[in-house]
This record gives sequence, structure tokens and C-alpha cells, in this order.
Amino acid sequence: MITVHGFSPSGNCHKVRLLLEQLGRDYRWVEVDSALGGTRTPEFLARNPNGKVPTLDDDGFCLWESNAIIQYLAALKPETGYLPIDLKERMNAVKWQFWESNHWDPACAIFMFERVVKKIFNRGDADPAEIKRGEELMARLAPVLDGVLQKSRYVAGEKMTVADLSIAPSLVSAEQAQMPIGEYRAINRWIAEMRALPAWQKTAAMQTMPG
Ligand SMILES: N[C@@H](CCC(=O)N[C@@H](CS)C(=O)NCC(=O)O)C(=O)O
Repeated sequence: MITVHGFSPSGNCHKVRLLLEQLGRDYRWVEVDSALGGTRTPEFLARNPNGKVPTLDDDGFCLWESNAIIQYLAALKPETGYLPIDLKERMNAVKWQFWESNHWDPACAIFMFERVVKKIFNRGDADPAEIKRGEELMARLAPVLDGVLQKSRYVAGEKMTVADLSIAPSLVSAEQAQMPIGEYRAINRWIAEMRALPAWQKTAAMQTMPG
């Protein structure tokens, strides 16, 4: 049985639940709140020494890093094509997962932290310097994503892959965080399609932050 140790408001955890729901797989979700010390217990650290969620446990096989987890889950069902079998197609999708974790998510996280998380935890107003940094990053990154989505329905071609499942969850609270993506029509067309997935709606209902 697949067990996911996750924290529902986290975008990285959203990726994993979204794919599990999309695959229709049975799984057990263990809610772990790092603010309450849940990621620092010896049991948790034995599964993931980084003390981070998501962490997957598939009958004793433990895996961390959300993008590795969704590659693993997709590879268990190769017929779905979420992780393409053809090497070049697969690397085209995997490349976007690296882009997501190195560039896209850190940029989106600035808006989430400054405008959503700070409010929830009473940590003061958004820092204008940080918002400016986020806007500068977005001004470089969003045209790259929009450009590929002008050419194809999904990020890595005409079929949904791990690339979409990695990148889209950073936008789950885009409106609340006032992420500057309004002018990018292809991103907006694509995210509307992702959000319409029953698996997304089920996952997002468990993910959206209060406030
Ligand atoms: N690159 C990692 C990031 C994992 C990560 O930073 N998880 C956050 C939640 S999104 C976490 O566990 N934070 C709690 C902590 O650092 O104690 C991934 O993609 O899984």
C-alpha cells in the first residue's frame, strides 16, 4: 500500500495527491504538520532525513522529493503516458520538472509567502522588495511557460505529463497570492484546464490555504 506523508496546504504535496487521484490509485495519506514537529520525529526522519514532506512509503520503499515521487508513481503505470516511455519525450517532460523546482516554484513561493503565509501567521505585511524580486523573476519565467503553451496543449506536448503535474500546483492559490500571470493567455487557458480536472478539484479542496 502506498502511504504519503504530506501536509495538505503544500504545493509539493498537492502534486503527489493530484497524480494519485488522477491515477485512481488507493493510497493512505498521513497528515504531517512541521510546525507541530511532525517532520522531526525519529520515525519521520528515518523515512526522510531532510525532515520534509512529501515523503512516500511504498511498502518500505521510501522516496522523497516531490518530482521524484511523481515520476515513480507515473512509472508504475507506464500505459498512462504521464512519464513518456520514449526517451526524448520523457526527458522533455523531466526537463520541465527541473525547471519547476529550480526556477518556477521558488518564484511562485515568494508571492505565496509574502501575501498568504505571512497573513495566516500574523507575520506582518508583504515586503515590497521581495514582491519586486518575485515580479522580476516572473517576468522572465512566465513568458517561457506561456511560449510553450502557445505551441502545445500541455507543457510537454499534446498529452498531459509529469511536467504539467509538477508545474501547475504552484498556481493553486495564484489569485490569493496575486501572482502576476493575468496577461499570459496560454498559461490561463492551461491552468483552467488543469483546475477543471476532478482530481484537481478534490485535491485543491484539501489544499487551499485559509485567509
Ligand atoms: N524539493 C522538495 C521540497 C520539500 C519541501 O520544502 N517541503 C516543505 C513543504 S512544501 C516542508 O516539508 N517544509 C517543512 C520543513 O521544512 O520543516 C520537494 O519537492 O519535495
